[in-house]
Amino acid sequence: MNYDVIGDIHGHADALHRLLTKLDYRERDGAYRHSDRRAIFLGDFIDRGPEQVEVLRVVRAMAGAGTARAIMGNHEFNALGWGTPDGSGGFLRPHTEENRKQHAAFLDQIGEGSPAYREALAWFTCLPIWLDLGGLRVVHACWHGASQHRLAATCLDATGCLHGPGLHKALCDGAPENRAAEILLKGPEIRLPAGHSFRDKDGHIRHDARLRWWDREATTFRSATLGLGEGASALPDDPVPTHYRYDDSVPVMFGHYWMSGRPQLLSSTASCLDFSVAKGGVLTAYRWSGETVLSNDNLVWAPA
Ligand SMILES: [Mn+2]
Repeated sequence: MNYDVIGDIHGHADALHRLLTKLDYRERDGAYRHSDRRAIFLGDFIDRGPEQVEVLRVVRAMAGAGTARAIMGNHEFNALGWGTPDGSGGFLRPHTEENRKQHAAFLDQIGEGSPAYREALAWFTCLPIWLDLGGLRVVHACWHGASQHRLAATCLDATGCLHGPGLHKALCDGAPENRAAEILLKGPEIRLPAGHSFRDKDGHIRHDARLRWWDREATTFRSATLGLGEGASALPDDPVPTHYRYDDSVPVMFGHYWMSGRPQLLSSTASCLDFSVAKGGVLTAYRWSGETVLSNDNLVWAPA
């Protein structure tokens, strides 16, 4: 099967319609279809953008018609935590002001607690967290065998869905299952060496940094950390832990990392397809037709 893998949409239905049309999908009987290709959506359908309900309609119609498959993003995972009672009067994702702010556009657009809201959460529960398609692997943020094994053993049913107790474990802050889910859905972070920290884009002091897990050559704190900007040059050239590093020859595609500029591959086997459509960037797809060496020529995109 040939797949068109599509990055984070975040409620930008216009860009989604444009991109699917550009990829030669046509809407028929309520769902976009292609004669001999299928779409794969990398998650993060909701939050931020203006037409989140429409994005869910398009993606769910394609999944229902068998013309696409969709996996979970951290925003759907967070939505499940927001909407799932913790059993002691609160919710698995605390209803703090900061968490509400991140989720408010979705809650407003769909109507918190409405039938459509409950139906959307039920659909999120059944989104697989990764797909191994044989010659191609997809996950929202990071492909990591140990985390996949942990979730598969304790949280997922035979179809790859989070089941009731598994959902609780995966969302329970500090549980090993929660750490595994966060590595796959939000990407691994490592503690910086003692005495080192940086300010993130919101001005918060951080002692942990995201890791370029897909880059075989990124082996030290200086080269493997993300988000420090010029601050990375002050880090020691000591090695980072190797267990997150993706060293397989099977191509892997993911979203999540808010890339900017003209879409391009990270390497011949790794492609991040999140080019920040929700921040003035483009919605991006990779047209995969079975190749083991990825090519920039197969990237297709549409603006917001
Ligand atoms: Mn994400």
